[in-house]
Amino acid sequence: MNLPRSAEWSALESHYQDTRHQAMIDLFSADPKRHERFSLTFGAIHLDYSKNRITSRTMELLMELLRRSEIEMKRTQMFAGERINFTEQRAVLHTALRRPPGYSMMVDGDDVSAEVADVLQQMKAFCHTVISGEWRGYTGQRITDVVNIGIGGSDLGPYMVTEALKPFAHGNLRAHFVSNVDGSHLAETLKGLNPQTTLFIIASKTFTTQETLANAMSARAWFLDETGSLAHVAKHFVAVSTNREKVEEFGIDPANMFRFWDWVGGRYSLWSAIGLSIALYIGFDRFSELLAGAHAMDEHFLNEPMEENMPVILAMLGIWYNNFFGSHSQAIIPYDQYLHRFPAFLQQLDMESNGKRVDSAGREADYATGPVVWGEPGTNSQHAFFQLLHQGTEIIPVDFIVSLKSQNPMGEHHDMLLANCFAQSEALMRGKSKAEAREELEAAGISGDELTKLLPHKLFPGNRPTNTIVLDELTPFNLGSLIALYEHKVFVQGVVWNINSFDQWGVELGKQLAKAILPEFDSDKAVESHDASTNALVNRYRQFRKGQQPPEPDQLTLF
Ligand code: G6Q
Repeated sequence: MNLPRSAEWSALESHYQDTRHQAMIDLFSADPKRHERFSLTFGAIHLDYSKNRITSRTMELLMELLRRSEIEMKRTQMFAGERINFTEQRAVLHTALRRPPGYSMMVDGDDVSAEVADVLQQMKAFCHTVISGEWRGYTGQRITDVVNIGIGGSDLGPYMVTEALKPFAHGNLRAHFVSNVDGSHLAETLKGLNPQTTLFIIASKTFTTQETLANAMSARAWFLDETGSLAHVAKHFVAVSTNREKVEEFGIDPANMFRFWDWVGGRYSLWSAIGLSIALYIGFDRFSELLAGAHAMDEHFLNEPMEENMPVILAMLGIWYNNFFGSHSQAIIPYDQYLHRFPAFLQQLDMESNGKRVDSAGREADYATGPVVWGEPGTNSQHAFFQLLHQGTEIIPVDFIVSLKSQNPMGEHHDMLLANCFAQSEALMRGKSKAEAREELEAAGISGDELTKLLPHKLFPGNRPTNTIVLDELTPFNLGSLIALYEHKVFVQGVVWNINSFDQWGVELGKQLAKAILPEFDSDKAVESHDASTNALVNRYRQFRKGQQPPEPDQLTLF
């Protein structure tokens, strides 16, 4: 299908032209049932999508476009383990990792459910021995700190979840995450740690990732510095990987390796053994609740009609703004400090999955695909970039995420947090009219020329769309559902845009070029193999490494 040529797309374009000046505030006045019509509750998650620039007709037309994309068939294919990641010839079965026992999970005609169960069992036993203190370090002390060394999908998910579920930690272990190849990340983390009581998890699907291996080698060197014996490595280093050979080569006992499979994509891997740091931090039972919450959302996504399907609704609203309003940015604002890494996690999930410009037939897409996803927790973000959301030239749809129950009730804090969250979606929708702004200025004693000059700056255009996702409480189960909600949203959008949401070739070129540059820093002669800018940057650092001063500005050729 070529989307923009379809009748369904054209119908949406005309509908956009017909409705683009409609004000949400008028739609609310005209329809007392608007909130009921455009909201949905699934378990402990309530989605209010009534503050969107939609009518029932908009949703009908969006669902028609979705049907045209053969979503139902594609969804079945994903859950059935077909190789829908067609550029890598891989199945996409992260949903299998969270299915309760008793389901069969077929990959290439093999039922992998027993393997999945085995690894979960291995994780459970390991968590028990470490948390209980049965597992001892090389001097007989119990483990107090776990350091996950991984990057991208092997870091963002586990880090986000351990931060989000801090209130559910059993308290026997601290969790740390080292991802950046910048030595400062590892150095700062190791500063407070004792090698006798530290356990490193080397989390890498491929076990060939440059940054992770560099951090793992340096962590091992730090450990050996203290202990002086390779024999002790086994008690302090475990691995999560699909690559047994490389794990052994690194010196980790294969008995301390937790495996997973190529049908689990990096950014979808927190449900696999990549979640070991989570399971150690909150305990295996809580980790199982996280999986159960995600499974519940899988079932919802699989079984509910499209019109009442939460991931589908979020996906199609995103398409409405991205492809018809030309809003190519999506803000994620959790009003929950525990979710402070959630926007960063979603950034990878969404942008690495749908940041593609070629469709499944290899044609360049002539429509927008994945938006820029970004955000920070509220209320902090109100004092930072909300100015642009309210009065900037771009319309940026926002997802607010908030929990009814505070994990730390303290005076009026939670009331203030929620009041701010609800007020923001109201303000973005209502805006402030000229008459309202004038009245306010006059009430403040401003009139005449001064009022005329100030007035335009005081207006809020409003009519800016938001979703509000309200959780009863941020529990492991509900967090699992929330993550799966966004995973499926991203999947649905990828289906409509007819792209492969499960590869990431776009990260390769930079890696290749970095490999070429690295040895050039040792070159005796000036490097000339790149463009003038890259040569100059490489040579500037080369000179610095040789102990020479970087060139003075007058030594540079200025154009
Ligand atoms: C995610 C990507 C990527 C990956 C990292 C780490 O979908 O594939 O972020 O997770 O590059 O890869 P390894 O786990 O193989 O080290």
